[in-house]
Amino acid sequence: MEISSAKPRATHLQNRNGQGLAATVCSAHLFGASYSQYPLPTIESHSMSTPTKLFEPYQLGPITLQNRVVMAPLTRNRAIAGQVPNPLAIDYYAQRASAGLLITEASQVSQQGQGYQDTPGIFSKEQIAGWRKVTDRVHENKGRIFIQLWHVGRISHTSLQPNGGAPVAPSAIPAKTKTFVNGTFTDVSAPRALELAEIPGIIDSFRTAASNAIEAGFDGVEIHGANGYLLDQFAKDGTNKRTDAYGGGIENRARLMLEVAKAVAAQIGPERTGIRISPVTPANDISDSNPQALFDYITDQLEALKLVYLHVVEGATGGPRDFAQFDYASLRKRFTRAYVANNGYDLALATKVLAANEADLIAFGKPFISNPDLVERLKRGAPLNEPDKATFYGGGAKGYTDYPTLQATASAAE
Ligand code: 8OZ
Repeated sequence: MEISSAKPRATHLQNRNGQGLAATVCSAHLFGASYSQYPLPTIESHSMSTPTKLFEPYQLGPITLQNRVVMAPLTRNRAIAGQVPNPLAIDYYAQRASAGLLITEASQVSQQGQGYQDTPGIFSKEQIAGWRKVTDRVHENKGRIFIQLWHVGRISHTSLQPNGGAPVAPSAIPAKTKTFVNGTFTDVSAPRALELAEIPGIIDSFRTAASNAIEAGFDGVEIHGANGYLLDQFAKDGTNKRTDAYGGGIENRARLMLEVAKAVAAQIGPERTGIRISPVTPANDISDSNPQALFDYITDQLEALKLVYLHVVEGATGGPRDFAQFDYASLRKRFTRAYVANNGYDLALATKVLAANEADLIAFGKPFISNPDLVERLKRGAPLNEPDKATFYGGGAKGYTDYPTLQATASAAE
């Protein structure tokens, strides 16, 4: 994510005890401009008479989704000590269980994979136990839930790294972006290039995390291959200048993402393995000279691995859908299992895209922060609560588990 040159303003970030931390950040965003230099998407209300496939069930590998609404992964920075999911996450995800599929916030597969304070992990016994409580409550509420497996690569800070070392990356090129650590916004640290001999360990951390996810009761996992984090850093030539088997041409740059996908699929089954990509996003200072060729190739290989879904951030993450020219239909054609479309969808666009068979599932992000009953609201054409940006990242229940459902609002009015 890039920080814009917008004038800094004071904003409010709360720690997990609900105490306010005064933080001076670029008005763009707590965590970077590419997420908020654009207005929040608004979802138009539609009447119930609008025919849409959005509320029809969908068979995703072995699991039946009650509708085609997916909750996109959303970073909330509320983990407790040991990067254990906050007990409030039990309510937060359970409140949203009427989605066809919930995808958790990005969760690091190792200490090296962490890039921001208070994001949860999925590599320790305590973290597995914390997540187990979340999946149990979601399942009690008849929801389905995947966990997003994350390695940030160069988007990190020495204070989060094992022994205070440099973050790792395909090449030793610092990202021009900031992270939030120790209660303050800081430039990400200069990374070091991973040694070839370290790559099997990275793959192994994803494999083990996937196994942990199943132990924690998840229905499956989503590999985070998007938004300028490690796997995207390897895939794209703006960040990968390696000269070994993991750098150079498309096949070499795609290798790590595909080896991770293969290892995870072998561990827990391809029918429980999805992946998220963002071919053209500029998030986290990422770029590629030929994203179409790169992601056509990656998609062909993911198809061969029989992954259960391909989740595509279309355009700039959280920003314009038409940020750069790209033929998403080409990916759709190459991948025969579920295509999950994301970025700025509203009911009208979701309905249109599903009707044209251009996607199978639609992932909504920010609207899910402020509308636990988003599915019900979309069905009824009811108004949506606006999300409060000040409570996106960090803090406690405020802006997390306290957004009202339609029902709660109606009872309060009685
Ligand atoms: C917002 C803030 C920090 C991280 C992503 C995991 O963009 C993130 C993220 C989003 O995929």
